[in-house]
Amino acid sequence: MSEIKMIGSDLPGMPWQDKPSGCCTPAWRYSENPIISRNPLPNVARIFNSAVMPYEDGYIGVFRGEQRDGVPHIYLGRSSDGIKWSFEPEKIPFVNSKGDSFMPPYAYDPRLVKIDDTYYIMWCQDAYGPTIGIAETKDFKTFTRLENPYLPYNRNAVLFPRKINGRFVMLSRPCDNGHTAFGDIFISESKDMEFWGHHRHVMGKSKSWWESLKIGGGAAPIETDKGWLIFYHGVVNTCNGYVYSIGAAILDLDEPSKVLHRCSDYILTPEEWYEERGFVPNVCFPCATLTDSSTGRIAIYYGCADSYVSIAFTTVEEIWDYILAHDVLGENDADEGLR
Ligand code: BMA
Repeated sequence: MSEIKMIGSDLPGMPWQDKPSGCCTPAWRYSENPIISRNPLPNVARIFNSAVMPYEDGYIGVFRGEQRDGVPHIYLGRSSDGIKWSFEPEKIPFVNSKGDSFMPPYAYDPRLVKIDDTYYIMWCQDAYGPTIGIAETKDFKTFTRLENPYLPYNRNAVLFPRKINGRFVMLSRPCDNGHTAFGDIFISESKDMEFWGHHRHVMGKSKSWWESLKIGGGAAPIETDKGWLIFYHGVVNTCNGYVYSIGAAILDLDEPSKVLHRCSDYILTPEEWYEERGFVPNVCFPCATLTDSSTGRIAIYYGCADSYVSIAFTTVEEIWDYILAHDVLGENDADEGLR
């Protein structure tokens, strides 16, 4: 196996299961998936596409909760082991900078990223069409919304977990107003978390059929000594609709609009009942990871069939070797991105 190290904290108690003998894929599912099943709250029918991170003695997370009127909002959850979650019964009460209530009309697919001493939540919301909303919190009690980083239409935003060259950096996926039949991952920078620019193309759909329609950012990039490891989603259009799989790539550490390595094969695709069957069948949608630097362990949290949350495991060495064994860069992947 290659020598590759994750830069970050140790998390020895994180959820983990060893690779089952005979498993021939680079990521393997938790045997007790899904970890969150239907009707988790009186007013919430399904929780999926959600993000978690270590917090205090356990874990905290922001969860996409589909209410019984069908409208998604974000709910806060806590866990001592990263597997069994309890949720606040009411959606996260976002406020503006004056402290007044400031709720988006809907909010879905949240990501959660800590930079220095601040936690940022990003999601997709309506502002004359879908675009990215963002809020900050230091204590998970007060959640203050910031200016929306982009014009509509945009989805799948996720911050890098530290500034790069002194700037906040965020991946996003410009889209349209519907079930977008296209989509590449772009990157943008900000000095102050308010004004975003230096927009560059990172990577687009590829010749691999599983990601031949569109792709979008997933979990927050993981820093390694050889580049940023990203888990993202790739989509194929079939005669029966879209199928969402999980892909992996490595971006340059200082210039992350450049893709160093990109895996031609998905690392996880819908195969289990909870991925193939649900409100929207055939969806594996990664939104977060937990990592333990000392062992190289990675737990990928992903939404399943727009109905459940599950975990898959891998290690940084295993995924690195798999990406390199199937390394196929697209025409523009290694570029800094046109402007
Ligand atoms: C995408 C997003 C995701 C969802 C997926 C499959 O466009 O809306 O939230 O999981 O479609 O329905």
